[in-house]
Amino acid sequence: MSRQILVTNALPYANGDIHLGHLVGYIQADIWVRYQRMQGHTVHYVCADDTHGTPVMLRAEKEGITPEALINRVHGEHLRDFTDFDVTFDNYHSTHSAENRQFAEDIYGKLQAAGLIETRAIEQFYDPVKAMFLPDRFIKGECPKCGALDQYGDNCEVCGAAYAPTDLKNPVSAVSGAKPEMRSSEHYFFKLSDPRAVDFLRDWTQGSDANGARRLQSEAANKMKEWLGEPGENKLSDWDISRDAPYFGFEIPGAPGKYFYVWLDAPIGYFASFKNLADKTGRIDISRFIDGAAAGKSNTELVHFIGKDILYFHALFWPAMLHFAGYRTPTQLAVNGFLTVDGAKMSKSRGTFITARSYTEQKLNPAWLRYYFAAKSNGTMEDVDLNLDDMIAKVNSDLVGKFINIASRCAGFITKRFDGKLAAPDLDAMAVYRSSIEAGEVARAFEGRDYSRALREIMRLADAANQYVNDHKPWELVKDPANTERLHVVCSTALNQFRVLAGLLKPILPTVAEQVEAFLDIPPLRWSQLTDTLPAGHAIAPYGHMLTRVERKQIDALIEANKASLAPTPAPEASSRQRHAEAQQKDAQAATTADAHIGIDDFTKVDLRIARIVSAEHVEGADKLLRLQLDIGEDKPRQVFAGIKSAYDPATLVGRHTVMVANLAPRKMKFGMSEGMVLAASDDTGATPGLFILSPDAGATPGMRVK
Ligand code: B3M
Ligand code: ZN
Repeated sequence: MSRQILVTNALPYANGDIHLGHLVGYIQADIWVRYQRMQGHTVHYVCADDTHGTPVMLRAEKEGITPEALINRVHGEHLRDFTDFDVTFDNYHSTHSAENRQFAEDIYGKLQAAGLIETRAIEQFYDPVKAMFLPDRFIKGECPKCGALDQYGDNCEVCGAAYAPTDLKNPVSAVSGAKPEMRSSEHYFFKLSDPRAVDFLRDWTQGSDANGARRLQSEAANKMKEWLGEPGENKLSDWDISRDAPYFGFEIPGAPGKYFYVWLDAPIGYFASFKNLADKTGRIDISRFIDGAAAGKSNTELVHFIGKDILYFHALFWPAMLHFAGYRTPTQLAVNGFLTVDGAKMSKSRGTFITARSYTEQKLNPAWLRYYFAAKSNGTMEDVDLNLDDMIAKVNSDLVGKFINIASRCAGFITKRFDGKLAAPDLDAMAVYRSSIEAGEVARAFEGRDYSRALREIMRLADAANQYVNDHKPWELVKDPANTERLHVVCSTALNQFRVLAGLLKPILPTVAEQVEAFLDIPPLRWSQLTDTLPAGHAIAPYGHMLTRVERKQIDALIEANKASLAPTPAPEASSRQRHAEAQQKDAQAATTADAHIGIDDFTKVDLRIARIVSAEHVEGADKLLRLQLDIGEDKPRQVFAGIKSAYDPATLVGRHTVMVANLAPRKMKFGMSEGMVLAASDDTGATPGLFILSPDAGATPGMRVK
């Protein structure tokens, strides 16, 4: 039966660039959408910019433009970036739109009618110079716990403590530098603590959609259990949905000077974009997708792809808003983890905070990233690690070495010897393909967003094709005219296998698949045709190269480019951090503190050793690195590149003892292999500049374990 699915991606905030961390979730969604369409299902795939709130307002002010001008510009940039990575929405709209205002007012009005909106006065920091209330992240001061200077109003980046902005010592406004005062103001709340809401959410978060699939992945469902507490317990607090003027957003009907908090109207933007699409095409009945009663009858689906940092908003606030306003609730939340690069958090100074823009400007092929992200996506909330060397190896060996190679080895014979026409393939050799597709392994893996599993099966099939070519050796068959017919069949069979592989890979690599379709001169591949073969006499086009290998130097250039583009103004990062922290704070409110701690097992995974610095020297062409040889009691010293050049004269290091991580995966750097890492302290806030490597007390010898 043909499904009808409305698919959304989280709406990127209209302040700051799309980076590879964003792209994980967008690529995962786009793959799923393309797969569903290949199966013949109807999918509407929409997104929009999330435009409201203080960060956009202040950024526009800083740039001397209106918020509208800022969000228009960013809209263009975001859409271009998605398009470059083949993330192809049917519509890319904005939360600052007439449709969104209309839906927001409607939902709010219905929640009010249901008795779920309440007002009460709250005390908040106010900036008397800017004449505005300050969001937590726009207040700075000294950490109440460790005293670190210049910390934001919600948590300390030095000691990690979480607190309320009112706990900060000597608070100042990050906007004007003024000393904030406490002022009281009336706020609007969505009564999430209402027993109706709690009961509904307890049920909804653990439940399944009409087809029996769970709405939340098991990790997400478990998180919700923690957040909601045991039956009878009520851990949810009411949600503050208003902000005072000045604020860039929608004024609340009947409440002059009060605006909807950005997170109230952000998810509503999904529906706004969908309505805008429907109005443009005139062919979609949106009520069947979004109206509570109509959707119940029509079996349509609503699937949201989001990152795990915004789970709280999508699994609690959003379904509750929808349910009590008479709208349909989501069928499924597809939650992805964060992106790490080479095992670490993305970092601007290391150049691993990689923007989508820089990637295409450096002329890297988006297909490489789509392939690698797919290979690392397993449908869970686990973080995805972009290991740069592994990406190079995977793309080159799987995509180029196994997949493209099949066509490049066989196409020439067909073109030169057989006038571009295929023979009927060897059906015995096609049987492994046929039975794999009939067994449905790849299809099930795509459906469950376990693209990594899908690719394992696809690569098994690619191996079979290469084995077939190796066994039959067309390059030898061609030498003897008696083998002409055999040569024809072998090459035709391999190209038929190539066709099926291209079909299986098409959700992940749409552009490559299109090139294959042009080369084979076939209409767009659909899933149901993958058990077919091309008929004898079918003519193909001459083979042209489709995909090149990745070179390490291209990756190095990308990293360099992202170091160079280090933004001089902290604005975009600060605001995304703010929003991230807001979500985390919500998280922390209800969750236990377990997540902030690691178990001893996690710690003992890190093999820390006493190291003696045997030699230290400058590295030609590197402004930050020293090359160290470290003795940790092994046969020969380890080479480690350490970013400590700014702080140490190499001569002073030789002979010293320090501490190194000995089991860090070796990393190939521009200047050679780095086989570990030296530990050094630094003050991220910059208050105390410098880098300080560690020293053990006298008596510790090379190779001793630190634990
Ligand atoms: N704009 C993500 C963020 O800014 C947020 C997602 C909205 S989805 C409705 O952190
Ligand atoms: Zn602190």
